Amino acid sequence: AWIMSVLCIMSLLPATPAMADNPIVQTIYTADPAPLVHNGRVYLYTGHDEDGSTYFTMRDWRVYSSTDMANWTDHGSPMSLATFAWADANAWAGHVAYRNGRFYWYVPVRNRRTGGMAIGVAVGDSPTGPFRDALGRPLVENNEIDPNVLIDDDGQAYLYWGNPRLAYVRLNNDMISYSGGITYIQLTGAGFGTRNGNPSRPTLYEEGPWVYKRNGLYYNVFAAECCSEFIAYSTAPSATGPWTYRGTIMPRQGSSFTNHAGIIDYAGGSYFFYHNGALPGGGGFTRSVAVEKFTYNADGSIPTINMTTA
Ligand code: FUB
Repeated sequence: AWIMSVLCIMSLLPATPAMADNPIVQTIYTADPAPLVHNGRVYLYTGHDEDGSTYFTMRDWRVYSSTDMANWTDHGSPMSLATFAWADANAWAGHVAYRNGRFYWYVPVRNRRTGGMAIGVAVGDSPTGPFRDALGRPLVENNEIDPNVLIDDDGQAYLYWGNPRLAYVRLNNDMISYSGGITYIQLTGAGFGTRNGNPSRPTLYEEGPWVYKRNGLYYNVFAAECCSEFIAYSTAPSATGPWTYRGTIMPRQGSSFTNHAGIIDYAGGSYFFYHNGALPGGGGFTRSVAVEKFTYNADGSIPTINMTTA
């Protein structure tokens, strides 16, 4: 109860241009940030690392929102493994997209039938839920994780995902089905950087794609190498490539061996969300979501961004 009191008091405080302390959430462990700007408000969707986790013990997702990037309202957990009757573990990194008056939350979970990871999609009428399983089955199977959606200017929506492969499909207008087959993006050194010493993974691409369009340029921000991971990015003239590797955004820092990025523009600023192990007891399986404000370089490239806390 005291946590909610603190949050209520926080939300009553006058807006301030100062950034909130990082990590954003200091009462539980959170991971895999996925921010969404909707109707003048930032919604932050996260995973939830359970206390004392020694692997990725994750059973639900969380939602927070802010209008000033400093004070965050806790909307609780509108979605969990129980939302997907066919899932039995691993509430991993998701992404929420808005279309046609609805919110579509794409998440990787373990399929109880196959034991492998699969991507499901839930739908809600509000950014804070409730959310219900849209299909009653996976949208994408075959051990795939880390979904991310881009809705292009022509209305075509793309669902990207993958570790170790990077793939996409063209979503239909209903956002819960797709047309055509799965395209596996060719991972080349020119496109995604060169990884040394791992013949099975020749490029830096590891997982967690965050694809978006800004000023006519398509960005693919991803977790690179493992382990530990750093955040790197590629750019392209279209949603389907060809991609050109552009370098590191956030170097390896902190005590989490994974990192996972989400980027938005909001109220005249640009914001880079990530996770680390900065809370007491934090580490690779007890992570925390944080955010840094940054400015794009004049040519559209992204500067090096450091974590607030190692
Ligand atoms: O949180 C579980 C997994 O760790 C995510 O799916 C990856 O992106 C990495 O952050």
